[in-house]
Amino acid sequence: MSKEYDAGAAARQFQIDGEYISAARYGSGHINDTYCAVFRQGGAEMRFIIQRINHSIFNNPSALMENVQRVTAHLAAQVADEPDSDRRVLTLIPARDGRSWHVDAEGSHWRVYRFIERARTFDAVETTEQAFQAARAFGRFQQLLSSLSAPRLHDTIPGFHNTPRRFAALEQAIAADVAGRAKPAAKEIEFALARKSISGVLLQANLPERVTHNDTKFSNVLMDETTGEGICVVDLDTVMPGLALYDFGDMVRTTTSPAMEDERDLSRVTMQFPMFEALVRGYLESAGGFLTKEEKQLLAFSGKLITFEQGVRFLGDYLAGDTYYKVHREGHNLDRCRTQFKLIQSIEEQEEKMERLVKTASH
Ligand code: ADP
Ligand code: GN1
Ligand code: MG
Repeated sequence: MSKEYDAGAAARQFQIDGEYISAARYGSGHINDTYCAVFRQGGAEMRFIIQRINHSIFNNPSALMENVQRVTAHLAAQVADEPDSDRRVLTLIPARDGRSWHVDAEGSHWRVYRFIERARTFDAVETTEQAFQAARAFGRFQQLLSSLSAPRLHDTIPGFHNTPRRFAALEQAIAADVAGRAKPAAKEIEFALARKSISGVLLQANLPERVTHNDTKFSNVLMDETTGEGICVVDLDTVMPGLALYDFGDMVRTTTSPAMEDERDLSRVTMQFPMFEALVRGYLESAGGFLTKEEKQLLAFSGKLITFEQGVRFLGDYLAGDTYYKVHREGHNLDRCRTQFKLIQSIEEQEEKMERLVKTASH
């Protein structure tokens, strides 16, 4: 279970007018602690998102916040003339001392965003229109950030999507077996070892470095409640230099199966081809103009690779005794690993068809 923090006390350290009412846990993230805080302003109740940054994972929070500040300012300038522009990008609320974050007495780092109303996220995809909208929004995010000026953004977690490095960490975890869990995970270990050779493919493909989101889970895009449009991309801690395909790959991982990431009934985990088709269409609509031929050729493969990388990470954390991801039950990380590997099987069964679709769609 996660530790409780005093999000209310932290919220009062930001430049928010009115009377503090409450703060409650919000969202389903595995790393940071997200709360929704309510303030009474005049007669109205206003909501805010307040987050505690996990500084054992993001060990340079001020560099991270510098990235977030630059990225949100750039996006805001780009969408300024669009209708509803203040719902299309996250807006940081400054702390009382003028910085964009606050450090409390325990050393926790906090930041606050304006709440984007009349929109919501989903943990699992339900319709092809949602998949299309999510992919179009993440592609647009990359496109708008392609004009971000120098300097290069900070690497908030170095080697974040370096799959060979993730695989090496798994091999170490298997060898050390500190929690004595290699036995119950024997099948998953075998599955991972059999696919080691795909780890380096994206890194060896000489693809261009871009500004990417790197955590394009389906639950990281807000959908407008009325129009269904993918209106705002959230969860910006991992925005940093990366490959466009890390983002597309993570969309395939999180936005093609109808099941949750920790589903125990593996028969529910499948790569639904119509969802993949919608992701390709949505992503190419916004990102097709800048992607190179080489990037387009690897779209389908990236889904398999990022799903593999994530399965490897969950398995490694299970073997290490659950030190990275929040867990809410016994074997949670192993359950999560199993859904990833089941999804890979489903992708492998449909790979040729996926490749054919990408070829046709990107011409
Ligand atoms: P986590 O790391 O906990 O996933 P997120 O930044 O993704 O953190 O926020 C968690 C959830 O909170 C999101 O999935 C989204 O539903 C909601 N959310 C985040 N930011 C906002 C915002 N500015 N306005 C409205 N909802 C938000
Ligand atoms: C973590 O914080 P959250 O839940 O959005 C993780 C991602 C994983 C994801 C798997 C910093 O994201 O890389 O893909 O869990 N974030 C970090 O659900 O490691
Ligand atoms: Mg999130």
